[in-house]
Amino acid sequence: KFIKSKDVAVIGIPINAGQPRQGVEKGPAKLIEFGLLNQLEEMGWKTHHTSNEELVVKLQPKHDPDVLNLKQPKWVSAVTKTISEQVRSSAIDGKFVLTLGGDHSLGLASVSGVFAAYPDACLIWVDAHSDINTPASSPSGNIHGCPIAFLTGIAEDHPDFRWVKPCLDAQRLVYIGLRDIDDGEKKIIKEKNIKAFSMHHVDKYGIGKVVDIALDHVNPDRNRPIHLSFDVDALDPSVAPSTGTPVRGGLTFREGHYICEALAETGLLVSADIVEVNPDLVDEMAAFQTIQVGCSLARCCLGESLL
Ligand code: B3U
Ligand code: MN
Ligand code: MN
Repeated sequence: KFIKSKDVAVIGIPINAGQPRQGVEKGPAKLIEFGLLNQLEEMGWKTHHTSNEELVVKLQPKHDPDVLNLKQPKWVSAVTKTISEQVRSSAIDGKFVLTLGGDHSLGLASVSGVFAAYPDACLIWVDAHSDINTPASSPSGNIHGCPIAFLTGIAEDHPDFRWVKPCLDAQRLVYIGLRDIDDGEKKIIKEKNIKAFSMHHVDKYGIGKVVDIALDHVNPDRNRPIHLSFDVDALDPSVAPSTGTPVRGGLTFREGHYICEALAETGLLVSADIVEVNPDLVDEMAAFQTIQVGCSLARCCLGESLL
């Protein structure tokens, strides 16, 4: 057991600079406004909340041109570097760390911080996308498509991201929910022999088996701390419509929740990200539905449905 008391650091990372759509920076505040902290308190957790709203605004540089194909690198770098320290110190404190996004470039902050505290951790990345583009392979230049390339050390040298330690061994990473992967990313996943469960595998084996096999791969002795990074676009757009890059054919409501429940059940989950909730997309009903799902995934990570 790595989490000894029911203390959870809820860290908002209201960043949109890793992708082009406005609104995703409002995700964390909306999840809180919906009552996430009260819900966790009702489950017996003591919550320690940091919104980081002023910090993210303050860290925006006046001039942030593309560098080596990546867009807004200085802002993304400053925010994720600063907040990775918050994540690290909360994790070292023995708190569960729940980060709320914000776009998935924040994986640079959460994974760097968690792995600094727990070098033996493993990472379960639930996403429609594999977010493993290098600066050179990225077709968009959007940094939310690149965090895994920096964290595994396979990205080309980039002046703004030299602070990111290659803390993640490719064999300690597993994907679930993939269905929109760039050709360059496919090549990297094959070359590095990264375990990946696409939606095809979820259909073929069922989510129960997929999570079991995923854990057998990254955590065979069930003794490593686990970080879950959950991009809500892994869910089907009918379940989580308000997200920047929805892709049809995603996880059902139950499949998404099952992943969180099964990881909570291991007793090894030390931290989780809920990212890419964009309340400004589609319409108000869609935003409400997506925020509600985000909160319920977070509660399941903290053990809500365990008996
Ligand atoms: N792989 C593409 C698209 C993408 C990645 N992550 C999201 N979209 N959400 C890219 O831009 O790297
Ligand atoms: Mn993602
Ligand atoms: Mn995604």
